Amino acid sequence: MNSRLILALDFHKVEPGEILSELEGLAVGVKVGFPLALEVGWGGLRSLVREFPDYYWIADFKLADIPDVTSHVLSKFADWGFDAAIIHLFTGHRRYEGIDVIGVAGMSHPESHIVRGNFTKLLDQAYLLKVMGIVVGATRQEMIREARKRLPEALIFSPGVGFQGAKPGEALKAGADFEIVGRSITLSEDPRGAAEQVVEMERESL
Ligand code: NUP
Repeated sequence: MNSRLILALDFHKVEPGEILSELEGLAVGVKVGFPLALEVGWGGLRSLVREFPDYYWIADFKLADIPDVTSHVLSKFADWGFDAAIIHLFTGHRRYEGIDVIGVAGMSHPESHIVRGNFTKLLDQAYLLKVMGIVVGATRQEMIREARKRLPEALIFSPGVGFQGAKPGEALKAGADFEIVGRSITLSEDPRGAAEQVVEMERESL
């Protein structure tokens, strides 16, 4: 599809189903977490995943439990049609079946100094646990460059574009594979127009 945009569908003005129809062909994936789950329920999430199977679906509940619980949750998400799930790397969780696992290595918000202070350790952990991808905030481009160097094989997913301050394309330029963008698209009256602008800026940056 030649797009590096993953939509974070948390808060929205237009109905989720409508946004997902409008963004087909523009966003490659959709990331959902507690805000949408609390709004539409687990059943509602499953229906959306089923209704829009062409997106790469990421369950972002930043799992951080004991291995038996995390494995159970991951396999449920896989059954529901999710392609990937985000976990915390500090748990050391290493059992994944049927789903891509993305570990949190760096976060986008300024208060995340404990995560930031352990960035190198978390990258080593991501390497050891052989996760498919890592999250590194788009607001921290030097961290993306470092992650790209240390983990050439992992896919880097970068949130923090738009509302949190990074410009579309900046994280890609620093070495990220995908940018996760939420409110600057989902709170727009014209989500498709907003997404088109993001994709255009991303393409120009590469
Ligand atoms: O470090 C992170 N920062 C972040 O914003 C890790 C995340 N998973 N996210 C998620 O990305 C956050 O939960 C939200 O769903 C999305 C960013 O949304 P927005 O700031 O573009 O609205």
